[in-house]
Amino acid sequence: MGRLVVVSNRLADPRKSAAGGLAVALGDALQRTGGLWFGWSGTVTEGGASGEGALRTRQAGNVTLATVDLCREDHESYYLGYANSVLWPVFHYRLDLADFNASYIAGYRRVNQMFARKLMPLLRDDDILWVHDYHLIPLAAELRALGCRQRMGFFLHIPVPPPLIMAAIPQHDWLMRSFFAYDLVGLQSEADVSHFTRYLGNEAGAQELGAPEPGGQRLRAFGATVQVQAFPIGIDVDEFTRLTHAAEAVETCESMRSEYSRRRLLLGIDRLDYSKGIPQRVRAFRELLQRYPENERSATLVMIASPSRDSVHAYADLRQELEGLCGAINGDYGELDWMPLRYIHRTVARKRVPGLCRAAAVGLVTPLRDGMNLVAKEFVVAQDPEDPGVLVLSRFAGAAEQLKEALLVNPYDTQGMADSIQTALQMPLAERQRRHQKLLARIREQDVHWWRQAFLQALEQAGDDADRAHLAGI
Ligand code: ADQ
Repeated sequence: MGRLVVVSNRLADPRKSAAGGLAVALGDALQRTGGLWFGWSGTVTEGGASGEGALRTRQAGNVTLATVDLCREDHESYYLGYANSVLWPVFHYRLDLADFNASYIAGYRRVNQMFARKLMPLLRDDDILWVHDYHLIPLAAELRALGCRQRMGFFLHIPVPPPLIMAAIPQHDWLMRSFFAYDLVGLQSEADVSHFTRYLGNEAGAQELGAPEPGGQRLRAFGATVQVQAFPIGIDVDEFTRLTHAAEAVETCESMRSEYSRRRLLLGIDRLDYSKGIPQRVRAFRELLQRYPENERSATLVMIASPSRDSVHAYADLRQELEGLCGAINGDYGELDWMPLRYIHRTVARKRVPGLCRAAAVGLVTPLRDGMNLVAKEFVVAQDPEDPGVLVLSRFAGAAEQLKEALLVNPYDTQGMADSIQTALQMPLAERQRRHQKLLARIREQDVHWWRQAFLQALEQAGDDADRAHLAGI
């Protein structure tokens, strides 16, 4: 295999494990062959020309990190605008939150074109490119237009919506056509593959050329062929297990257990995002206290929501709604010696996350829609197998396709979710152990290294040069 080139909106130093599982896994792959990681530097410059940004490269071991700055206008239209106010809400089925401001698309295209221009001279003939996520869907088409013939794969970390929701995006045809400049498109779940395939069948008359692998499909449309396949992303189980037994996590677990020794701890850890179903979770918890009063003075929900995309309107509204709901539940149910809910708007240190998970009797992962949701997998890995906590998981998280032994819930159904939380709180030890064992085995089998290898292997086998030669016209 040639050199690996990873392109993602943001990048991390692959040598720093604080970067988290995904960065480490990609860093591993890059270090193996020596490679290049390209993306936005995270810097927004004032007064620069739109569609232009300074390119900087630095070396991290045998990996070159190449980053480009964005000017304020590009950041607003590409990142805050098209990526996070159009694609993110629509792909999470939230047409009500989408802002189809006509100026955003120009910024999205401009930045993808600029990335292609800056990246092109850094490429070698036998490189393999792996592009990540919704910020960069048209990158391959822009690179092909500049003459790039290298093998290119794309992985979408967020869900694909059903065809009619996708069709609400004014540029849906152009956007979906852009996927055909890749040789391989990886999605999180089989539901996503089915939505993708159905859209192309309905809207572009795509021909299905057969499945190269279970859960995959080769599609022909727009004069090109693309392979689409589900690669459910995993976590680095060994690394997370090590973190679970390291001093910081053990100390966190012990201090939580002693603080809540007379209580049952329920835990939610998320980015503060409307896709994560956080208000719905609070409503279900309130319903639990109402329907099952034996939980009063006992069940305590700790929710840690890290700040995210503060400058997008929908996020500020969510924060306000959540603060109202949390205040009301504590006001209505709290006692001098017990507050039912602790909500913290902060990122906790990664080293403490497994300790929090291990101390909890119930993990609440209840997104309205999620590509995968790695917190669900982290919660399971952090548990004590002798006395594991129970995972309550939304059926709308991509992870639900793999984690069938969790208690699957519909986050829109407040009563049903309250009943499931009660079931979790009362689940006998033997059943908790049985479910945990099965969940852990599946998470271990399809960990982040499996994911990376499966994707790269499929990419090496996908497409051929003859087909790729057509792509410049897309
Ligand atoms: P996210 O929506 O950001 O990513 P998710 O899968 O929920 O991701 O993982 C978030 C990560 O951040 C986890 O490792 C978690 O431990 C950590 N984290 C979350 N809140 C935290 C907090 N308050 N403090 C500390 N750490 C916190 C997107 C998609 C997902 C998909 C991932 C990976 O939306 O569906 O699973 O990419 O593909």
